[in-house]
Amino acid sequence: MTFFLAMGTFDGVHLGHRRMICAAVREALRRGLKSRIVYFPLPPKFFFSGEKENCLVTLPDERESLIKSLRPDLAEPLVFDRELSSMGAAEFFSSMVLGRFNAGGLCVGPDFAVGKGREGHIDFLRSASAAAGIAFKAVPFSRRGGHKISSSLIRAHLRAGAVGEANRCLGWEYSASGPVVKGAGIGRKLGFPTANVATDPAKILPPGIFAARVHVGRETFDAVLNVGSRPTVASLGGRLLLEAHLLDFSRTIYGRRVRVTFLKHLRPERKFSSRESLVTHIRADIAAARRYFAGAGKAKP
Ligand code: RBF
Ligand code: MG
Repeated sequence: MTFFLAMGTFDGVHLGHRRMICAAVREALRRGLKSRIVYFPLPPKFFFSGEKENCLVTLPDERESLIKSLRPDLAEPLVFDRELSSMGAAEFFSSMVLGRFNAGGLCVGPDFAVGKGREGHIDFLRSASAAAGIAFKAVPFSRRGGHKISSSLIRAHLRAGAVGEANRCLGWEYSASGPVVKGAGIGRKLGFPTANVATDPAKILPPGIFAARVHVGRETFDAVLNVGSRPTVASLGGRLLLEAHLLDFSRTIYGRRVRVTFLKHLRPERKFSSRESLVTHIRADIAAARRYFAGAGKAKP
């Protein structure tokens, strides 16, 4: 079996990635090959920098299911490790692209490079493909508002809380998942109980207050989120906390795994001078979220 291969990190499976994956699927069909999407679970740049926290748009599992939703014949990870990092471009091409992945065609994005020190850029891949007698396709950047869409751009949007902008680059609505864990019960005391969601530390959490949807099993609820450190109540050091206050909801869902979809940034988190002032603002956030949902259509049960 021979494959039309698309290779990359694909963190975010954004509009540019989608275009590339769809090109591989289409080219494979056209040539009587199978399509095979190979992704690096951890971006090589984080392998080198050692970055492990708040750095991924998509966890490997999320990424694989987003890739699979585009219906390639195969989607599989290739772990970027020391051995891979020290391989020359020519060796990578012959032992991985041709050998392990049995490529009859190769499709990559404009900023992709293989081999030690990224020595094998597009031009290398194009000529190596020609020499091996396989097809080659370089897919150009997708653009938005004068910018090239890239995983780094989307990470920057998310870290700034700009989820609307991130969502438009992604072509899907950013989400984070995890189990609901027990908090200190302060939210309930304030009158706004929150489900505290424990996400994977590698996942980027956009800071701020958001209108969001929370998916619990097969059900979906409108919600307001706070992603922050709750400076009014008790400054938490380190990682941001993701808390969701579900609208018109009175059940307890401790231990349930939920998925939170970020829809609209409402405001940045602030340190208020009193709990009363915090409560006033949370009320206003809820009103703003309700207005948003009234415009965007209610969650479908
Ligand atoms: N805490 C803050 O210290 N500052 C805020 O601006 C803030 N905004 C919030 C907005 C919403 C919609 C929600 C649900 C919570 C917010 N919180 C904020 C967090 C609040 O302090 C927290 O939910 C309780 O302390 C319980 O953990
Ligand atoms: Mg809570």
